[in-house]
Amino acid sequence: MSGLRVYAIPFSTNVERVALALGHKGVEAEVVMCDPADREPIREVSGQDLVPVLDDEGFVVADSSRIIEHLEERFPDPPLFPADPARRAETRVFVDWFNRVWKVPPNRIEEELDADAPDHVLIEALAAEMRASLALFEELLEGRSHLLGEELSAADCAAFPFLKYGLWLRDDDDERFHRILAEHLALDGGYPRLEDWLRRMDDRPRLAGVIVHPPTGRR
Ligand SMILES: N[C@@H](CCC(=O)N[C@@H](CS)C(=O)NCC(=O)O)C(=O)O
Repeated sequence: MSGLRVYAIPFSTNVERVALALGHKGVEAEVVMCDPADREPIREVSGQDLVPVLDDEGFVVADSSRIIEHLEERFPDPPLFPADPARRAETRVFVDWFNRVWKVPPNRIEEELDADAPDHVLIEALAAEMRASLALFEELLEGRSHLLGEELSAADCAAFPFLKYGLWLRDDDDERFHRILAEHLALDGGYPRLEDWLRRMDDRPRLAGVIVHPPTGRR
């Protein structure tokens, strides 16, 4: 065992990012599977409530993107960032865009649905932004097998756990965030390169012990 510990909750998109990164690097870690209703162990180790959290022999990192950067430093081979500085910067720009821009509409829709009187015009505008992003991903995959090139990168690990809901949603998955992703990212056969990438990504190794939606129950 590597001495790494990953704090997780079942079916977490951000935990799956780290699980894919560790799977790619062939690094094992102990998974501390937490109850989503009891954040105490997560708070105790990291001082905040969100997963994933990585405990690397006492060095604690929260936030999936920061964790992946840390893993890259600790276990550089095989890499998740290109060696070329410009392409490495592009990878960071993509991950930052995905986190700060792409993720906003689904999160905002979830918030709006919680409001006393949801603004359905706003929800439709946000949903249209989500649908429009599918064409971008399809174009990024034109002539190459991964989002930013031939090799798997941190960009693929960041995006896959969210985009996969456009292809698969389990009937028994009642997490509203997942349903929002599934509803507004539905590929419906219109994005062949993206669909092929999702299937290849889904076949990749992941850290054992992390719970992601299994292939059964796909639509
Ligand atoms: N920016 C953080 C976001 C982490 C996050 O939102 N994690 C979710 C699970 S995917 C969580 O713990 N949510 C709290 C909750 O469900 O109560 C990251 O990338 O790791």
